[in-house]
Amino acid sequence: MVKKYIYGNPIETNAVVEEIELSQDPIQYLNEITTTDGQILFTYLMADDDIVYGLGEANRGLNKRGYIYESFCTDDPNHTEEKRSLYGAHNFIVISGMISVGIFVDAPSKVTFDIGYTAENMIKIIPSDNNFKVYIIEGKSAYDIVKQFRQMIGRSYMAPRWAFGFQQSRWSYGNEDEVREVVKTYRENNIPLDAVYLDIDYMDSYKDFTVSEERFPNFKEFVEEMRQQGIRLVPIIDAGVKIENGYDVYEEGRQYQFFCKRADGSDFAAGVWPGRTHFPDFLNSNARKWFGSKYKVLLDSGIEGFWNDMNEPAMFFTNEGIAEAVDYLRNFDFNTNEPGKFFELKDQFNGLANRQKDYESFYHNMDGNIVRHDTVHNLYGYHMTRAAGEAFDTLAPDKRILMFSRSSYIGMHRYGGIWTGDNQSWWSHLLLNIKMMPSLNMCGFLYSGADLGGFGSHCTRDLMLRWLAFGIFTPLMRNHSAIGTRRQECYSFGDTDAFKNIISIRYSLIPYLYSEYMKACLNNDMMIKPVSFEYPADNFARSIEDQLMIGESIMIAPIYTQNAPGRYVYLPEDMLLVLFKSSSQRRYQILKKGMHYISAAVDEVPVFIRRNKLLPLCRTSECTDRMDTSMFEIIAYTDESIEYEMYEDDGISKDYDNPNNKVSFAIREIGGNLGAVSSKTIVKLSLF
Ligand code: MIG
Repeated sequence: MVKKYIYGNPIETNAVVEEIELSQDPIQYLNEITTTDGQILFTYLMADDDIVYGLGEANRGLNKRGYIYESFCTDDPNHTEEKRSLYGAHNFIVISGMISVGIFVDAPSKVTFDIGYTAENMIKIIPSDNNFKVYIIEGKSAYDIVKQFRQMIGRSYMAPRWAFGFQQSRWSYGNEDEVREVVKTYRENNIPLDAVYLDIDYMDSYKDFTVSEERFPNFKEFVEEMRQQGIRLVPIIDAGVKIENGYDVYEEGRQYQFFCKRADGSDFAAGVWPGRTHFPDFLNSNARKWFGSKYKVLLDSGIEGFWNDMNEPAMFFTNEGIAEAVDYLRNFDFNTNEPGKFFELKDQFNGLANRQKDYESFYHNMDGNIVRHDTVHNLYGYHMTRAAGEAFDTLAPDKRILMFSRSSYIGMHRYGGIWTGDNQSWWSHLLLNIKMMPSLNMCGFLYSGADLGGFGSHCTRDLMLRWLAFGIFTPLMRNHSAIGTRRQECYSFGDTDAFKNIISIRYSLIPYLYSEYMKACLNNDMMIKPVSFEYPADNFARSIEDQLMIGESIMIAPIYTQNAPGRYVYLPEDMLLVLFKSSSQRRYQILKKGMHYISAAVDEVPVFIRRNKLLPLCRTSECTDRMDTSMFEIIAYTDESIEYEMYEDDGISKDYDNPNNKVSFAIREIGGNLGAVSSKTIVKLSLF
């Protein structure tokens, strides 16, 4: 049951696609307050044991209680515990307790969620202006509310199957030979690999939709050469367009008035990687069509996937900002003895990037409606990705193109996935990754993942292995790291066997993971869930944040502590532990409901199969193009007949509803014994 309320005259975000009637009643569950200065805000009094889920890509725990979050897409590469904003703005929460209720604040500008920060049991939702929509969702449980919400916002973007392979990135592989070397070393070490990323240095002077002739002289041939080895190249696209006479994207953007403008009608400019840039007005439908059509040049070279970056939009500086800082400096009293003044001086220059004042100084032309950027800030990255997604429908109508973005808003989940931006090679960020995945699923961002191994800082071998052991289960499984940090390709830490083994587990799990992912997309469901969503009556399970349900058959309990030989795991029911050392080397143990200490070395991955469930595994392969899905091994934990319906298609076309996409694996009684039945060849049944 969903109720919709409209305040003021909100800008259409297209987050919700289902027709929902406007409620005439006063808002339910929330207490509406208008402050003395006319600002509308809402409060909600939580019960002591209420859990608050949601907020998608946000800091801290799965349970958002006890902190304050600001939805304002922000390029901040230091995700320390006190941060309130990351790259996404996902304004959906679910309060789960005796009463369960979902709240979606559909507002394109900043919204603050104070979830028991100012006052312990009080939620305060504070939109930054009075034009927004609120949806209140009633349901039987938190999970039920999430499913209703997902129905409202429409089907999630579906990635091609190859995007479930392991992917290697680095800022940057600077030329053909560096990319060749990465691929060669992976192949020599028999570490499976499906994609290599091209970060900003593949471009000519950081110009979108160009490729450096010097460093990638025969790009199309090179893309094909990689393809022959089962490797896809995935180039980055930045939001800002370089200001340079003769550069077609710049010239056209100016000619058609497709860039964001200052109040005086001139094109707004900021400094980003290419130097001075203009920002395409993605909120304008014609500009969107135009920018989207530009991806064609790379598609024509054989490219099948992209990542959209810097689309908060991120700015290093503006001339206006620098002028103000310099002005401040000119007037600075160099004889001052006030320490406060020193800091003020420092802040002038430290605060040049992503200045609120700059966000307030440019405008969008939303098809005739001129709006100031800060009032629609959270839609920018979303609409950049929408531009690409809509263009792909015409440029490659029968093919799924990999697309994920850094900045996002709910609604963008229909056009692409996300990666979670510039984390660090910290154990705490592995844990943050674990806790964030189910929240992203709640908000529709199913194809997602973090930079495995951490983007900033220097990664260690054990952190890389433990992070990969978790990354096996995230749809986007990509190792990415920043310029200047220790190399973290899987062959950079000495002996490569452990890396090969861990990634080989991923490849034998791809049919299951892809199936669970596709079913979740098609049914507006979650692929990665909190344990509490599957065991709502189990009070202990309610508080677990570091174990996750992956699809219908398995639970995982990643190890995220350095030097830990294992960890405690809570089983909400009897389960079968499969301790993987590689795709084929495994140890099994049936464990009773309750708490267990599970030992797992840095090269081992514990997986827990639920009672009366089965897990299909195929043989591992070096890349998804060479995967053999005609033969399966089945691990089943049951003493009765059960069935698993696997979704399988060609992984690239869009024939989602074809009945042939359903493959059944069943455990049935055959001649007095339980045996496996499937249209696939079952090479082995391990029955427990
Ligand atoms: O200012 O393109 O989050 O993944 O490697 C940094 C360089 C710009 C930020 C992205 C990161 C990428 C980097 N980019």
